[in-house]
Amino acid sequence: MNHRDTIFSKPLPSVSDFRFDQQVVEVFPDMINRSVPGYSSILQTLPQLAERYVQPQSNVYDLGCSLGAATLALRKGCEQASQVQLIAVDNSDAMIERAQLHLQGFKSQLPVTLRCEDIRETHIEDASIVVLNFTLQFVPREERQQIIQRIFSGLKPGGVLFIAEKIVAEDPHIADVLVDLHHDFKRANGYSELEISQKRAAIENVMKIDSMTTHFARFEEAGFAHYGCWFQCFNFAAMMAVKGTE
Ligand code: GEK
Repeated sequence: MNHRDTIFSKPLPSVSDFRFDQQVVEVFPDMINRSVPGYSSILQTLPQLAERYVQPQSNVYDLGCSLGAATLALRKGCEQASQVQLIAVDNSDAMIERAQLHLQGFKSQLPVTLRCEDIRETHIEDASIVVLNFTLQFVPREERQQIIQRIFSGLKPGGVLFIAEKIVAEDPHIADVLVDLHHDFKRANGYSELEISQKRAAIENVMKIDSMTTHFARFEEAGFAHYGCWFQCFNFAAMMAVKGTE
């Protein structure tokens, strides 16, 4: 059942930090679709990108999988490759439990291993594809480079990292425009001013966003041979970084 997100619709005496708990799980598909511009376009394109980069006898990781929407998109693109293992990780018990049920609803030859684990602990090995779809923004900034580095080390030559994030534009004027466009997007999707402001207060301590230049600098430092942005809608960007073949 896809319930409507009304979590912040009533005035709250005090707004606590946002958590991916049971209440969020119940409304998650509605919440992410009405809050993240371009989310469905990214998921629709992922099978095509996965098909292009998946390698036989490799692992494919979805880090911060929530209910497994990107996992399913990856699986679609990897179906024809031989001996591929899909590993989906999230540190919310509630998310993993629901993801298990959700994934069971789709038939496939390709099994998925779900792990309730912090992605800061996930060992990446023999990977052809790693996905971080709106997850890195929830990891403390000072630990992000280490994660990107560990992903790079666990990728096979020619392997790829697909990472989507909310971003901040470097030019403050443009940044303001993109934030306004995002808020208009939320209003157009039925969120009230109260919902927008209470959600902002709940998320501000847990989600810290970077500029695209900062993301690119991390890819460069990790050693990726190629990187760039393949999709952007307002202040939400999907980037990719490819490991060299030698
Ligand atoms: C999608 N990728 O539908 N370790 C593991 N999981 C984490 C961590 C961590 N350190 N921090 C946060 N998460 C999904 C959407 S949502 C994005 C991803 C959003 C998990 C958290 O529990 C949540 O499920 C997910 O990352 C972020 O394509 O809600 O904006």
